[in-house]
Amino acid sequence: MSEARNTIIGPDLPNIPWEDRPKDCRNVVWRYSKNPIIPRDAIPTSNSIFNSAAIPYEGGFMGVFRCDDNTRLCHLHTGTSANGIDWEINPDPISFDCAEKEIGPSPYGYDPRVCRIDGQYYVTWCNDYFGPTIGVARTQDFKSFEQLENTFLPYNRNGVLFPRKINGEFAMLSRPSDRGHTPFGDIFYSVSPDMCYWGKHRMVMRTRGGWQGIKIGPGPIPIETTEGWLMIYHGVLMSCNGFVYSMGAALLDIDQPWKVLYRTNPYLLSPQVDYECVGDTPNVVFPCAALADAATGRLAIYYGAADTVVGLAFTQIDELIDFVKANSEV
Ligand code: BMA
Repeated sequence: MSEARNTIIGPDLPNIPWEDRPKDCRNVVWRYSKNPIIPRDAIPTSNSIFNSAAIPYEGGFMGVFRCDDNTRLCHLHTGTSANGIDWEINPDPISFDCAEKEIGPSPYGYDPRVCRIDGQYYVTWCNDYFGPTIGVARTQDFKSFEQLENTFLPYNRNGVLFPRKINGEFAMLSRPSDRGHTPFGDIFYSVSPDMCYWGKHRMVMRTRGGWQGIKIGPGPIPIETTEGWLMIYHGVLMSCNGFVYSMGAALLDIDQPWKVLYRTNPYLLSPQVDYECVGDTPNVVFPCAALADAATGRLAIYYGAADTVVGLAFTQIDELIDFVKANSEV
């Protein structure tokens, strides 16, 4: 294992969930041996719990989970954990306070991300407003949530905030989409002075062949490093049996994050074990959150598996960056 180079620009996280790479594993990203960490029925009414977010909070961890209920509507639920692995999920969905009745509350919400910016927490998710778009809510305590204006016109999915303002403005990655199971998708960058008005849209990355052939979308909150923003993302291949979702990574310029410095050519993790290949939607690995420990360079990545359960994967940031650079095609 290479020595940590203090690559991560961010706090230490001594209680980051962690398991060493198995001796027989050659991959740069490896799965937690006790996956899935959250079963589909972790709360009484859930059909499935997947594509979910986790963030350090008050010495432990706070999560926002996508729980599809047994009527098959998707809702967002909070959850807490002392170790980032064993979670207690609130059986009641989040109720958003929305001053603007035109936009909320919406009948469904899915694929949440959670981001801390200047001491405030923001949840972004795929929200309904005449089709999918990106909802945003602000919270301090994960009990009351102030829902803000939707960021974009429909249709859009995967709204991922940067953890600090860039050039004085809030910044977000997203993937414009259609109303259904979008057969296209590229990653764009947008900024806002106030979390209300979004603009200066820039293209970041387009699809290419293979595992990222039909659509790509941003995953966890980007991680600031001395080598650029580490953006973990999902890429989708169209097979004769449907979509296959895998995980990749790219490094983006620190001040102009729409400029891609490096982009992995091979995938980092693709659906290959039972709980990723079998479930409500087979063959899905869908990352939505990552924890980082600057002291050791450890990363823990939370991902939805087969649209049914939550898995955890690990990597060392220096090894990951070396891999992305050595296997890059921009
Ligand atoms: C995407 C999103 C995700 C889902 C994935 C695979 O378009 O809807 O929530 O995990 O499809 O079904």
